Amino acid sequence: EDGYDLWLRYRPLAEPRRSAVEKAVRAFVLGAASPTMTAAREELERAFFAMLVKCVPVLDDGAICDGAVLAGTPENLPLISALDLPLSDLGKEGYCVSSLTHDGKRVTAIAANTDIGVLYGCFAFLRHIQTGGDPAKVDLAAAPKLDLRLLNHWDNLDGSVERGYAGYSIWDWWTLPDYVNKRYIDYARVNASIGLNGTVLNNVNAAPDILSDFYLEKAAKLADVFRPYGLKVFLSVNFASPSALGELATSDPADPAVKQWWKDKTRDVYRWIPDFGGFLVKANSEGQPGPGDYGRSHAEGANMLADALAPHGGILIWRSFVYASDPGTDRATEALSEFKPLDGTFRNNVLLQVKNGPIDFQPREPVSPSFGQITETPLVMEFQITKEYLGQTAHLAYLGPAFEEVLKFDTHARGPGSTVSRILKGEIFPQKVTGIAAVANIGTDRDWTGGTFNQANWYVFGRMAWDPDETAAAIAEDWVKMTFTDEAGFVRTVVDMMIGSHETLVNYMMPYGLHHQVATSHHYGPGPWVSELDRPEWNPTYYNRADENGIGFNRLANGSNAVAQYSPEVAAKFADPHAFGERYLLWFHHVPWDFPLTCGKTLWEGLAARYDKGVEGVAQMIASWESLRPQVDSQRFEQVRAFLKIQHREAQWWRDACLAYFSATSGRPLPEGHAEPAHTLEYYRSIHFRFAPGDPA
Ligand code: BDP
Repeated sequence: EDGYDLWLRYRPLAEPRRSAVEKAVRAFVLGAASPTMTAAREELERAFFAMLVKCVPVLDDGAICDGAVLAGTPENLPLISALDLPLSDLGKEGYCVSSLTHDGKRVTAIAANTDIGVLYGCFAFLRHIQTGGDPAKVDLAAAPKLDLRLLNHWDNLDGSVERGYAGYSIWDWWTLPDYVNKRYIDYARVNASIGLNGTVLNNVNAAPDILSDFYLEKAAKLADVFRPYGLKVFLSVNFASPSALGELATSDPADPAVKQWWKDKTRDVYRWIPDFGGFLVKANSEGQPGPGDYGRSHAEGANMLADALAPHGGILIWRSFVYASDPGTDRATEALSEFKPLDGTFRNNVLLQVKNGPIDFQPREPVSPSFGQITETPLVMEFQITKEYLGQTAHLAYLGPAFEEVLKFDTHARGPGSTVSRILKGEIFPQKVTGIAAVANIGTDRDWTGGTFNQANWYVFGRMAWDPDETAAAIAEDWVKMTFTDEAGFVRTVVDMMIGSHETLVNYMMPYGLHHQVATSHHYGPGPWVSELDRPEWNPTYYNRADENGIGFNRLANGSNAVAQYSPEVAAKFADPHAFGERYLLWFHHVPWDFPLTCGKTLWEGLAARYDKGVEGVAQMIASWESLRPQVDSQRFEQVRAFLKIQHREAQWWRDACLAYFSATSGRPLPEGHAEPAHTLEYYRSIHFRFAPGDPA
């Protein structure tokens, strides 16, 4: 068990289940062949061969028998029309899977309006079987609630992956387009199994070269491989490509030659990839070029690219991750300040991609104020699956609850119930196209994600992209059953571990709304003391503002006034230090060390207690995992166990280093009952790595 199969882990079934499944799956009757229908057929054959340890025949003559599984659309399998299934609500990507009787035969119908809907339906049927559902009683129907469901790869053309902790890029630019690594096909299958339908192949810090024919031919090959699985290719582009590639003297979006260059280049892209999705752009952010370099606005830059894409039906996704226009400004306010005045001036094929929080994928952030305040430009959520700020490879942190917290957050933008999920779905402000994206955690590691539990974060993102209203717990349960076993006690224990894991990590890293307390550049491990970096907003001390009197960032009206960017209802809650279970306390408030918490402790006591609780939470995960040894194959068991030990050691490191620093700054000894840090503050400050993966520095 090396983890390569991810959740598409089809294993022989034990009796009596095997017989029950065999009875319900005796033969396949499939719609006329197409590349997507072939993919559906191959998946069904592969899965049931593995689970039943026998070949299930495909009946070519369309005759049906008891136990036939019919998969198709009304067009490619006329029998489907005769079944009177509710296809009209399913749109272009939805499916229904139903057990029914036809002509006196008990059959399962997997039906959709399109071939890709059929493929999604096959995966839904397989999930039903893999998670222990009754094979003779299936009643599933679903359609995605968001149009664009995208992975963003931060993969560089040299094979490295920015913030990647699972090896190198899975795109082998050297052997493409001649050699199609089987991994590309499996990648597409896996994404289709959770309904993802687009992938941005390269890093947002984009090399201009991606637009050369040399790379486009390779990207086109990947698009060919992905197409049957409904996965569209997108590319990140460098705004200065015209000049950087040496073809023009400028990349000024107002220059007619530049506009023409992008039109021609985009036409080339579509020549290579006829169903190309569009461009993703990081502009005027962290040193990337952009329209600002020529005195133009983000809208002028985005609209130029949107105009080049429009004739081909392409989409332009512009990121709102910008900051440091002025060192005196609170970084948390900058994206909205920059984009709010431009709202309503973008072409209608422009989408603005906004990170979930106002800073940068911290263990916990309040929701970005753009959700609710940008009302005329379609917004795409950007989550991060790769755990840049969350312990990277080894720490077990299931992101489902964190995603759920964001998606369910009520912005009050148009009264109560204006949740982020509803904004993304276009229910609050009209959106022609809706979407969600996440930075992938995929690499060449045999298990794809550098650790079994990291796979769950890819999985939960896909499931929530399809349906942002699903719960983290229900998705975790499916994942555990598909990845390990459906034995009830096992599932309960692992789901509990997963559900608590994110809060545990927040506790030992950045409790009570602390943020950006990481070491420089690689972001691995604690660095609350760092204060000497060039730009103020890169320093952890900028965020913690700890001194002898207190700690926290005052973002109230008498501070940076970032709260004013939220609706009055939400701003009033953030202004209450005790609201939201004190989750955002130090994000919005600078408070004295003796500040009284709801639990009766002072803040200093509460902080110490939270750090301890975090370390203790990891110890509990270790104990839970140890109890499962008999039920997990040794390879995956030992890896998780070793990773949890690393996590425990590092949770202790975070706890000790942060408390040592805050004790020194506050001039207070540790509160009674809390152990002294194992080492001196100087020791923690002196820790440096020679190498940390994913570090762009
Ligand atoms: C930060 C990463 C950096 C990315 C940047 C971005 O540290 O490597 O380039 O975000 O999203 O989280 O553009």
